[in-house]
Amino acid sequence: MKNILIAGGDGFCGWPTVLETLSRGHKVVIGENLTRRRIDAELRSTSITPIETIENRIKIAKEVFNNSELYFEYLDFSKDYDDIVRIIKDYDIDTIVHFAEIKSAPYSMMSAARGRHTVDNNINGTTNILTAIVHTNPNIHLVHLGTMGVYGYKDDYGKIPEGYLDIQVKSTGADTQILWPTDPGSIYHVTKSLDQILFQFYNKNWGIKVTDLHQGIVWGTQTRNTTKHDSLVNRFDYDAIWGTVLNRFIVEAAINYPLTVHGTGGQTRAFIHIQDSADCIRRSVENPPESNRVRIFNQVAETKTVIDLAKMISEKTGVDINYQQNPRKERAENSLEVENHGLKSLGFHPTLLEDSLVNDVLFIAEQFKNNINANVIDATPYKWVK
Ligand code: USQ
Repeated sequence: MKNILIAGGDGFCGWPTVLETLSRGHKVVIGENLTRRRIDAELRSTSITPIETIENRIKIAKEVFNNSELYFEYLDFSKDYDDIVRIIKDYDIDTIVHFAEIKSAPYSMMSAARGRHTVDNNINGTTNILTAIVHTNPNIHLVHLGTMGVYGYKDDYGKIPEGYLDIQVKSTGADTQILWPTDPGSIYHVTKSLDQILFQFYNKNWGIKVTDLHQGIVWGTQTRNTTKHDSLVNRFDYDAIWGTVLNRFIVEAAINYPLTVHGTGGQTRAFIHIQDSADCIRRSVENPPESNRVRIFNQVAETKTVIDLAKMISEKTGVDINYQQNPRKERAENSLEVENHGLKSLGFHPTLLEDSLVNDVLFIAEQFKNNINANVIDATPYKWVK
């Protein structure tokens, strides 16, 4: 049994991970400042599923999983360093799962204030967690939710390996491996790239064990654990800031809103279902790295183009496709191939996008369609945020 601190355990990926680890009998401490719930109110966007308060979530989760070892600590990882140290000691933490980062590329590019907030929050949070590990228990295993976006979305160097690129140095002919030359596309993705440098340094200097999960775009909403009780339901975002592309298309289809394809839809991205995301994180927690360097896994199931997703949803539901001028600065079209051997070697069997699962999500969107606010779908958030 592990004693796990889940930083950011109230979020879209965090909450299913809390339940996944709790269901396996681990002790789980959720560390949170509930910032997403506050930003939602500020941006007038919200989950279409009616998520419970954190207090109710915890109460019901303890009952459903017959595991009383679930705790909540209110703190801001980017500011409350002493609390991180206290929590590690009080709960005898041996694993930290780090989700406590602002996770939206569009949010980070909306304004100077939100870009700076993303950097302050994400970089200070990661630094505080790493520093607290060094000064309490350097044997703690840190599992971090990173992103495929650190690679850039391109195939210039062939299939994307798991973090490290094989190279030959021109001047000496030496064969070696280097950390992938990062190529972020937003301030948010810059913070995840900077996180990587922090991990390399803390690993080199103090031997800190780190698993960095380079996750693709998550789709879906419920997992085998969030469906065990209505009060455990996961959040489901569809607005232009927090909603990920396939989930947005599914919600748009539910209200017959033409699918908001940016540009030609030729952008290829890597995808993973939310159940697989929680499953992969749990596998990483239960199998700490054996090698001395930072372990990097690509947490992805498959790659697809945006237009393929739109066509799939359009064929299923009859909704039109609206090719919009792309509000983002990104390549119009790209190809992408990704290695995902590491998590498979830990027993991960990727769930591929298939009709039955997409139907599950469509069903949820239909069920809660009265909660949908079409105004926040507009991909130009500047129009609806002051
Ligand atoms: N897109 C559309 N229409 C939409 C929304 C998005 O065509 O209505 C396009 C975007 O222009 C982009 C692609 O779909 O080309 C993906 O956009 P997204 O909003 O689904 O994903 P992204 O901004 O890349 O970020 C999401 C998560 C982030 C995570 C990342 C993984 O919010 O936390 O790190 O996916 S990855 O994209 O692999 O870097």
